[in-house]
Amino acid sequence: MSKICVLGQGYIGLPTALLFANNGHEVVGIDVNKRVVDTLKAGKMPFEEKGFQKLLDGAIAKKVFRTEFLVEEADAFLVAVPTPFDSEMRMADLKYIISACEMIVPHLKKGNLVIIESTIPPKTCDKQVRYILEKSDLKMCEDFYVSHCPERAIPGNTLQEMIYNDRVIGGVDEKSTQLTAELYSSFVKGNLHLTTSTTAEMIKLMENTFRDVNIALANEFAQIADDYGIDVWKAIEIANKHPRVNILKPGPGVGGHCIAIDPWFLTENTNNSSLIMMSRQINDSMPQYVLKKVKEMLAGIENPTVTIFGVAYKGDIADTRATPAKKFIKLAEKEGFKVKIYDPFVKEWSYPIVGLKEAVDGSDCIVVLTDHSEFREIDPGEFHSKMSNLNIIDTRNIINLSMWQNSGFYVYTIGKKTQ
Ligand code: SAJ
Repeated sequence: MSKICVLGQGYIGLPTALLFANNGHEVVGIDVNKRVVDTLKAGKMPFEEKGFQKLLDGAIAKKVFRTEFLVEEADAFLVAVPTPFDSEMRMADLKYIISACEMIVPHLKKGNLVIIESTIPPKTCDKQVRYILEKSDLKMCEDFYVSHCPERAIPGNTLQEMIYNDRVIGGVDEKSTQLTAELYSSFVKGNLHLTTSTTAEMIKLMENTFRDVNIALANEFAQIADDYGIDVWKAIEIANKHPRVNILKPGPGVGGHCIAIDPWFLTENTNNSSLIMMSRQINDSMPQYVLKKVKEMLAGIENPTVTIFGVAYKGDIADTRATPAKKFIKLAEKEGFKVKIYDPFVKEWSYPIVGLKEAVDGSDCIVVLTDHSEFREIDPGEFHSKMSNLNIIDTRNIINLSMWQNSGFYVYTIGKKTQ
């Protein structure tokens, strides 16, 4: 049994801590946020995630998990704090990683292992993490060990994915890799892929950059399909029947806290990034493309009102981080459009969210920005009489086309011949 201090009790740190605690280790969860610590001390999960309340109850009952503000001596330290995007510098902001490592320094002992799970730019373990931890007067690779073990779980299915997904484990030397692999094999049932810390840092960023570049390609295909008047969605579906082709989907741009940000972490210290930068630019320009289509559709209508369907960055969640909807709304307002928003998941946001009927009242055009399942079923027959003009732009190819057309709507789906 090892004693592990897990710094950061968020969506990744807490589930990881509970999995270690339920698989033979003594775990102390550290967080600087009073609400998180108080909630956990009261035996409750600070956020909902399938299966974890049971793991928390079990770990507390067995006295193998507790929560504290301050780091204490342990065999291993695991850092799972956020790495925000510094949008001014277009690089990773390591302030939380730095302060977590600084909290570890006074407690670091010979033989300790420090694992970074947070997403970090290549060479962070080898340079910045080493530099801070060696303030303890101990030497990395001689006295203590460091590795990167990036998380891969998706919120909503964290428990399943943390146990069964393959993991990448990269140490600053072989002993670090081996110690980390031993620890994770206590609960991970997927394969453990062992490598160096810099390679592991790069793999995580490559995975998300791959998705960003692939989505940019899909977005470019959509615009080309518009030029040729063909249906890109059908074309992608058929192209993907090829056993070695897998094109992602076009949309209004890329949001969230990973896919749109990690390419910047990957390229912050290199000039060899033209394809990646171009892809970022294509995805970031999708709100402009959607607005151009809205303007074409509303030509001749004075002071139009547009209704946004969905501001979450992706379907069936309430998360609005880095959502492309924000850029679209700002551009539409600059155009002089009145904007009303309906989102069945998001209750509070920087713009007011209203009910469906209120959102479409007096509207000249609905713009579907998020692929919430509800939008597949929505029947315009229930409210079309409230609208001033019957237009809809679907950026996700999600609505039931014939139902909207039968209700008299003029429909445009990006990358699909205008109906
Ligand atoms: N999107 C498209 N077209 C697509 C797929 C996505 O436009 O074909 C858009 C989405 O609408 C969204 C954005 O891209 O705005 C990102 O969505 P996502 O589902 O690709 O990614 P995230 O940020 O929700 O979660 C990802 C996950 N990565 C993958 O699925 C490869 C998750 O497993 C990672 O753990 C997470 O990033 C992370 O933390 O890195």
